Amino acid sequence: MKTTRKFPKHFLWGGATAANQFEGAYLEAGKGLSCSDVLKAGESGTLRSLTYRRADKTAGEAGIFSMEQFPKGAVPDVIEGCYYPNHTGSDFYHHYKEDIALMAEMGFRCYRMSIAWSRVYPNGDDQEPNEAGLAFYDSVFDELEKYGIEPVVTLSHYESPLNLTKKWDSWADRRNIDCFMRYCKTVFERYKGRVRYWITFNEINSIVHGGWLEAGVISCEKPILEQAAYHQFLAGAMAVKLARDIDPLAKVGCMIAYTPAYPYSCKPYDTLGCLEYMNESFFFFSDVMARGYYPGRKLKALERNGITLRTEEGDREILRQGTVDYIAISYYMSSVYSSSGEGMEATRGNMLIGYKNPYLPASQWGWQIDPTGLRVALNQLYDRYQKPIFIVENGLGSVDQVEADGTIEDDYRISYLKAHIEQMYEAIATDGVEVMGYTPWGCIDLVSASTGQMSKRYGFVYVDRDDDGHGDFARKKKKSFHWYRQVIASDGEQL
Ligand code: BGP
Repeated sequence: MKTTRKFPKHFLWGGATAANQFEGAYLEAGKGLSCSDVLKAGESGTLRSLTYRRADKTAGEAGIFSMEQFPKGAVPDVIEGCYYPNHTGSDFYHHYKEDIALMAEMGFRCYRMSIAWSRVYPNGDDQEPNEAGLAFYDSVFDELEKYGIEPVVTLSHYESPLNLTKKWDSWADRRNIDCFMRYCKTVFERYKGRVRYWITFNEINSIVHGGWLEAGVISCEKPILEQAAYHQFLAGAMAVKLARDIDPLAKVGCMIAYTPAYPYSCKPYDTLGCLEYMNESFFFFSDVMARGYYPGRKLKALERNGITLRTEEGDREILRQGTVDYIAISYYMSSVYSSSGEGMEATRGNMLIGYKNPYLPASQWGWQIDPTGLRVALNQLYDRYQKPIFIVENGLGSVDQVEADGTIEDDYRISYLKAHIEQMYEAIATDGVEVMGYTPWGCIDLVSASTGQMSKRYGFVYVDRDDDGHGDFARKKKKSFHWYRQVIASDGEQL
């Protein structure tokens, strides 16, 4: 039977990357260091560590989720002899014309990227922006405009300026908000009319696991992380308002990593615990940004845990006035919640404290593959907020094999994406969820955020670079490149 699957007319098909993992050129044209520039490469199963220098000049490293290993008085720093994959990324900085031409060939209608704050304000607290940094993004937007590709720009994607960490532990301190707002004002004014879609903080809820990537904070302690998240909420709300004041046509979204959990059994405590887990890890964050206030259950939890947030008069108003236009999510997998955890195997993955689901296969990195979970996610979020949802990350991290004839047959990636697009379509067509667009993660291969590996590839385009920094960054189209082009050209009809 002939399918009549058709996505909404202005559906934003595209792909996504982030400056810290993709641009490289980490010190070029005046760029300063960011929190991602001190991260070493890890391995599958080992999370990354950040390097530091103690007062006596000796070097050391701490796991990003084990900050208790970080010695008092030490300073995060680049250490000679260590390999830092984000320094070179996929060298988009020097390949942007070629890369955008490839995106255009696939028919992208939008490209989700991020601006590196430290390229625009190298120290984070400079009074004047770095013109060369701004000019780079002008060139990127020129190139996108040439092909009619709409930029979707994240303001902060794991790249807060390192100097702000050294000065006052970055987002743990309220002074960070002023610096961030100066940066926002600069980019909103400069790119007015060129960028319509903005996203505030990437995966803001990843702070529940630690403060480094999300907030440049050297801590995994709850009170500090709660305070840092509070500052980001305020900054995000102020950014929403400022963007609208500067450009009434701008649309600003928040972004959360969304990994829905299923209760393991029908024991009431599995359901209740699962709900609490979902509230704490996901809905608390989207509630504040979409509704404009801290939910009552969160205030109770803070009180129970003896955490008093440092607030100022007028803060409530700021949160209320800065609710977002849309909810952006990353969706890779689902998880299972069990109240006892007895005899269950923990699983790895994006934003996860969960257990293995016996009904689901997993990726080579142990992330459980669950296309139906995407439909569940879209329904849950839309029912809750009735705001449009933008899927700005989804995809399969996998090792790719380049055949002797140069081809890359990534059928596994095609079947992962196909199954997720089918479920996204069901959510739109059957359930009535408003989905704005779909930008698969790492559309051109880039450095993995969690492990720093290059071999964990997501792209439609292969980048010649390995985990040890060998390779000349040459680009090669994979089989999925041709497949995705046809998906977009047929508006989702031919999957
Ligand atoms: C999200 C991040 C991205 C990204 C992606 C895939 O958490 O927003 O930056 O990298 O996950 O994760 P990974 O790179 O760890 O495979």
